[in-house]
Amino acid sequence: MTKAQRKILVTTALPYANGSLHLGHVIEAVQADIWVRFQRLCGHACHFVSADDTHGTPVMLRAEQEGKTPEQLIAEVHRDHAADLKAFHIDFDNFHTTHAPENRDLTYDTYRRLQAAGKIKSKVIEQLYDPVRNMFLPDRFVKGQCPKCAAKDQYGDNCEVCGATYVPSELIAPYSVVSGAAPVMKPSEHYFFGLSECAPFLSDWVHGCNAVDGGPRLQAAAANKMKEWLGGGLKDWDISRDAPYFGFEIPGTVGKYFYVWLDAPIGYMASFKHFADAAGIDFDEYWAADSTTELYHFIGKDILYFHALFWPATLHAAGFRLPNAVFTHGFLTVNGQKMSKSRGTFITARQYLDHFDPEHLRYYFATKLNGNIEDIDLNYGDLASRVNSDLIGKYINIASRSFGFIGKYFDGQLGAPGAGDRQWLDKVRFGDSWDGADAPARADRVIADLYARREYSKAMREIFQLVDIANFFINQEKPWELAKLPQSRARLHEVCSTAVNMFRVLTIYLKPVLPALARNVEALLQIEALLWRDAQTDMAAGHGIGEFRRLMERVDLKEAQPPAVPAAA
Ligand code: 2FM
Ligand code: ZN
Repeated sequence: MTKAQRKILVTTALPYANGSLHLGHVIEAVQADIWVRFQRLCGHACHFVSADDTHGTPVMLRAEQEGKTPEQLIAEVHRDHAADLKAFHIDFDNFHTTHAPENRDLTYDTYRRLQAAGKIKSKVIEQLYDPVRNMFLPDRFVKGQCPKCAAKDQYGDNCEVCGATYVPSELIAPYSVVSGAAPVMKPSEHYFFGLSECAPFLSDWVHGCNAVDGGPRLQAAAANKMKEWLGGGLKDWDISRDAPYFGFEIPGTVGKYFYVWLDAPIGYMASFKHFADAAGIDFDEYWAADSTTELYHFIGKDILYFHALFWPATLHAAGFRLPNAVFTHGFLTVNGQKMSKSRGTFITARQYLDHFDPEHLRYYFATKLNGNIEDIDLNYGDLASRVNSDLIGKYINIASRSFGFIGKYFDGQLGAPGAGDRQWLDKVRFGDSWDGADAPARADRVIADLYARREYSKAMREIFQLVDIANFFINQEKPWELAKLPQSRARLHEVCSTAVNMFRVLTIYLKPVLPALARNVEALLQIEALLWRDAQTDMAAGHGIGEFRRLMERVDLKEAQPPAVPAAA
């Protein structure tokens, strides 16, 4: 029986449009892309969108520094981001921008819905103001001495020396990072979303489960964090900023703008809307409160607060559907250290791409990713040895030791596996312990379940056990020896055809991780795009395959060091 086709929408966090993508962005995009590709491989309708997060003070100030309009800056950054993501084979249906008409309309619509639900309040508050630049200063744009330990040049929200947290007005001798002037306190009317009233709803929501698979809406560690936040009490959320600000002006006001974090997640909807309108897909089927489609957000742990509190509360209050689950990952460290420009461990996506194969990194990340929120370390030596020994030395080696003989002696035509070979082919397909029963422990099902639960490192281990079986078979049958004996041609044909079939099955299992390689294998085998269910069938005897060519290069250990970081990255 085939399972019904699911309708799924997946997002990655929207990268800020004020800088290059780094490998921290890439690991999230790869994690989500593997999941999306797996769902698509299983025949589900899985849409995948993201966008640049374009609004806010940093974009406005950077554009000014560079002598550009914010629109020019975000267009340039968008081009670079889109190119980087494509190079890593991230298969978005749409990589949009939050500075788009769809996002403006949806942000206004959401705001009106929140107003109608009585969730918007206004209040006059006092904030630090730069009297030279005539602008209010976000926390990160005020520095001064820490009120606890007096360390100099600390940001307005926390001290990097003693770890104290505070509000900017508590800083000793504060100064504006923009002009150097001493800020003054100035009152202004702000708009607030009534988050404090949403605590009971959020508490219910986090305790509920994903109706599709019964899984949790947040991983255990994220749910605990959420409990802590809810326990501490929620304050209303300030969703407005005063001009000058790059963003959407709040309807019915003059000089008040939506805070970037209000319209950024609405950018998920806007990116989907842009894609859906062009593809003839019904937007409301995916976003109306009674939607039966599935929605998943992949995010980093630093923005859990926004996705576990503000976003579900906003969606609920505005009468939209809620996410089925939020999948949070940890940070990427490099050689055990936080990514940092000064330590030379900050690697942009482009710097990596200039030196290395994107699929090497996809595979390496897959060997390390799991469903938890742990940090993940990138170590180039480790990457090189995993790629060289697993991918090239084991998986590709199956093809290198069999395809050539099919071309050389059999005119590129496959034969049928021998009677005794079938059990080996089935072991590669279904696992070593498979006994012929339709058991849930069948390897294809185990691997599928691991992909679905984002347990990619375990999936890779399972797959490489199957790779080992294929290599055991080839080592035992020694096609290179058979090839020396003209009387063993028929046997050579059986063995190599079995190995080609094994390689095809393993390619299916690795396809979510290595999409470009899989495309090359499909071209080599002269077959249609492989689906997950194709792992259960063999290629027909007589089918012609192309001439073998190298499928992947080794990592050169001498070069396997993090690319140097340019001074002004
Ligand atoms: O933290 C960030 O990089 C934000 N730009 C993420 C936004 S995700 C979403 F909510 F828009
Ligand atoms: Zn301090």
